Amino acid sequence: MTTISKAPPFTLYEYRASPFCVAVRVGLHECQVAFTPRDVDLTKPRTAAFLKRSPFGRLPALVEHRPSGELAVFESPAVLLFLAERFPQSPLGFSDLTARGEAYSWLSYVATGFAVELWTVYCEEHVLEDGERSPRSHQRARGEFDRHLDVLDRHLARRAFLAGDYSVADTLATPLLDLLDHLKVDLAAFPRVRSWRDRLRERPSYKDAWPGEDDEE
Ligand SMILES: N[C@@H](CCC(=O)N[C@@H](CS)C(=O)NCC(=O)O)C(=O)O
Repeated sequence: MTTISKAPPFTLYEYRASPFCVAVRVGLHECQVAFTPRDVDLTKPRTAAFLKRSPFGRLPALVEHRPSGELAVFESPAVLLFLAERFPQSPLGFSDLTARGEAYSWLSYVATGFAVELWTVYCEEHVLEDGERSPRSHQRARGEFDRHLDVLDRHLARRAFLAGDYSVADTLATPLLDLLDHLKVDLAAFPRVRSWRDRLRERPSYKDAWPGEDDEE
């Protein structure tokens, strides 16, 4: 019998280390979907073909190859929502309208609140050069980010995941929480955030998102 090997129906255009790309890889593994990863060199101009898939030239972009043509989805929250709708039986799928509403809210918060505050602090501590940093802006961002962690810590006292059950919001948060390891944040002060991060790290999708990489680096 001849086995015909078919290319996976999805291609993920990515910059491997980007948390937004990691989140999509975690999401694809949650859905147990085979995909072809395609690294895009951020130092080179984007091709016209890529810009058709991701008009601002950013990563990630997920392409589904269909008999009728390809469908490209860009922006990590949109990609995760697409996967949730495309694979409703997966852990990303929504059980009912309540679950959907809560997951939408928390996904939006992670994308536009948590990620933004975290990135501001990260830039002050790791990206900006001497002379570009502002102690005032750093202090403001740290204060605001600590407030977010405090609200999250109290929220997570009553649920295991942001929207109750595991959802796309947790998928997007997973790689962002990894960035906390590089910030001067004492997670002992936010024990439920720490347990939530541990729960996310225990999911097989977390390890599967980094194929070929050892636990200890
Ligand atoms: N909001 C976007 C952010 C994506 C993003 O900023 N991607 C970065 C990699 S971390 C990128 O493509 N940078 C290259 C560029 O902006 O040209 C998402 O969630 O997908």
